[in-house]
Amino acid sequence: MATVDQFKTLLKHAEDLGISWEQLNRLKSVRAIQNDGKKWHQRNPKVLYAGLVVLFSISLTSLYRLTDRWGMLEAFKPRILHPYNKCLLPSEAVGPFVRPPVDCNDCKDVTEILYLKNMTQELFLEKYAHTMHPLVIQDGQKGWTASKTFSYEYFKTLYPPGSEALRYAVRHCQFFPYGSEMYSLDEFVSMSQNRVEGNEDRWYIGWSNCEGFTANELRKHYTMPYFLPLELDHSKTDWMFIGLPGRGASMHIDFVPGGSWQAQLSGEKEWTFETPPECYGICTSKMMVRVKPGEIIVLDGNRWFHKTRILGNDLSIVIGSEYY
Ligand SMILES: O=C(O)CCC(=O)C(=O)O
Ligand SMILES: [Fe+2]
Repeated sequence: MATVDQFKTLLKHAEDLGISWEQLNRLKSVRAIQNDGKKWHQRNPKVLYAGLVVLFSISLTSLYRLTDRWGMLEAFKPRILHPYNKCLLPSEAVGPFVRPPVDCNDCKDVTEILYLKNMTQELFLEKYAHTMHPLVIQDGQKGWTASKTFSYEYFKTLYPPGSEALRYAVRHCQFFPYGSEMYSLDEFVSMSQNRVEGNEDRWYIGWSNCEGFTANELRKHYTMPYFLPLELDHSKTDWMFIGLPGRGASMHIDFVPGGSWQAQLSGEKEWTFETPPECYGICTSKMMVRVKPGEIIVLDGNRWFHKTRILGNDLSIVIGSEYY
């Protein structure tokens, strides 16, 4: 069999004999030698990478559709659709796929949600702050006036339609429609009384206090919960969630720096916690708790899958934040 070099010499002779390069190039063997034996993908790496990127995007879209059908992405869609949301892949969507696995030793002894009061900062830090024990602190809102002040009308006066505060919040603060047909704080404060009362649709939304003036106004009515030591208070952002009975957040896992607390100001909310799949058979598969006005729930939403549902007849209003 001729070597590549011998074949190249033969080709040169052929050219000298007046056989054109086009004629030679029609031969498969000539083309193979010209490419130095390289396969198509070795000769066209850029085309290959571009193809892979297209394929990856198509898979991501299919995955999105599939998970959407499973009801995992209620919070995902509107955030993509809303023009002011900067984050294309919110934590709810990527969290389940990129989170570190839970050490099942951390949940194997957690069998129920603890109801506690008169908690001290020392005890909280030592025994609960970084564990997987969800707690309900029954006297968590001691000294606050938020439960008497926060209402739909209060939020409407805090962010008056057309105000700079509202414009800023709409542009810069995150908004969670939770599957409601409502995509901005602007729409929220402009609802008709009929819609507020749930006669049009059952709405449930959340937003962050990232606008400074309103954040300060809101904070006149609550403080960092008394049982949280100062060293755990790094979060600048607090979250409000408000909505009608029957609604809530679908099952998800968080992607935040630490634990979360959420103060139930009015209405009642049921929380369901589920073991992450890696701890099936080791940790309690499901725990539920009903949080009432005046209480604060503390949870590690990064390690427990969780969902919520507003119960009773009253509008649920909560404020919450993270600690780490
Ligand atoms: O309050 C809710 O409905 C959901 C809140 C939540 O998932 C969270 O704070 O991590
Ligand atoms: Fe969550």
